[in-house]
Amino acid sequence: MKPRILGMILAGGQGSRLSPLTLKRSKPAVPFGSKYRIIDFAINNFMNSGMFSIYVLTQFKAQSLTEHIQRGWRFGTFLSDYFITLVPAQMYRFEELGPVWYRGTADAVYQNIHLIDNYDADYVAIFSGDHIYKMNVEHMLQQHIDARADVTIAAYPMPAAESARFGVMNVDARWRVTEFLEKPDPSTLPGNPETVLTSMGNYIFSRRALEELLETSMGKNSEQGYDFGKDVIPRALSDGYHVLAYDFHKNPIPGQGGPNTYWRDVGTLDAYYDASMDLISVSPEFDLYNHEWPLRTSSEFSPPTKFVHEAETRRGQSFNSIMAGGTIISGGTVRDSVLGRSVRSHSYSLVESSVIFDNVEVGRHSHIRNAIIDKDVVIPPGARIGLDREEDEARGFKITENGIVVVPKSYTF
Ligand code: ADQ
Ligand code: ADP
Repeated sequence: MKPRILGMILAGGQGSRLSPLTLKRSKPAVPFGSKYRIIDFAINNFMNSGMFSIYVLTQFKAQSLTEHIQRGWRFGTFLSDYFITLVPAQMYRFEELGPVWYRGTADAVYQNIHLIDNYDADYVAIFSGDHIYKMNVEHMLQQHIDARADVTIAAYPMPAAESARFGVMNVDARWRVTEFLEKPDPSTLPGNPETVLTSMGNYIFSRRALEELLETSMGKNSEQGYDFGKDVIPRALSDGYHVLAYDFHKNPIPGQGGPNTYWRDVGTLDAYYDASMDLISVSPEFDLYNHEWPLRTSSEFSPPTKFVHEAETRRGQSFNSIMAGGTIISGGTVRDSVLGRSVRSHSYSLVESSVIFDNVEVGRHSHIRNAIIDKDVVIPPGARIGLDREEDEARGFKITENGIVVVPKSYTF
């Protein structure tokens, strides 16, 4: 019999370093790559791995994420094992735990343990909804099953200097985890290593081990610990569970040659911008066009994108860019940019090296460079963004370390 694997996506993260893009939405709901939201990549990983039973655990500023999933990701009307269901923090165990929201990643699962029971899962894949990557989860599951592991942690090598942002592990020759440190200061790492193996925050648990570990971490009479990285994984090691690391670089993606090396946290605005610019390079590191690994997203209706080349201005054109439906480039020029749905670019305007979200109007003669413009912004005629630092600062725009100007959602000039 095929093992029953249940997918859970942790999507409650705040993503405060991405502000202002996360002022009104959680990090997994942040738009990326013209028509996607960050969470879509995690969902596609499950679906492309043949997993169609998926819970999405939400908490922080979840409205936008909720609407994205509800509107766009519906399937499985008749088959009970085919679902994507949102699970907001709802104090399901109020009588036992009192009035608490999800107190951490492991608590989000603990408070919903009945869902694992109801599904009668053999394995539970608990993945982060915060990252951009492709991952064949079936391959990781097979290793987990073959090794009879209790927990498998997806692992990615990183420069040791980054260790304070990740869980860091040591493994033996068979990739069994021997030590796990959550976000250690790089100066405390023994042996001064150059690279470390970090946790991607993606775990496969055998059901019994998961239930036991959550109970020992959060049940009655336990020392309370609510996070996978900080509490549950170290506990699994100290309690003698079989904790295995999974080498992400060995993860095979159909239709993609070479090792799987792309995994981006896009935790900062600069990282977000760089990942966006990669998409429009001639040979992007992250390929949206691999038919064997389709990247689906909300199937929102939009009319086709249209280019209106005005004879007078000789413009109405776009180079090295991607854009979603409903956009009209009417007498303006767009180059090296990522545009969302329903963007309007008017005559003589110029958009360069920028990321523009849905429903932005680019006024006549305006000029935008090195910017991220969130949804629902009307850029007035003649405005300049990203060309004069003082002007941008005077308007209160955030300017990143690399000089990218960020215009918040619904900003009015
Ligand atoms: P962090 O980067 O600190 O470390 P964390 O804030 O725990 O990640 O978020 C992990 C995932 O859980 C994210 O997808 C987030 O959206 C979600 N999340 C956070 N709080 C939640 C809550 N209360 N309810 C539901 N979902 C929630 C973790 C690990 C490290 C690992 C990094 C990899 O602890 O060991 O290296 O992820 O990025
Ligand atoms: P996104 O910008 O992520 O696409 P939407 O514009 O689709 O989000 O908004 C999603 C939901 O969040 C809507 O129901 C909307 O009412 C709510 N919302 C968005 N911005 C605000 C806000 N400034 N105040 C209150 N609710 C908001």
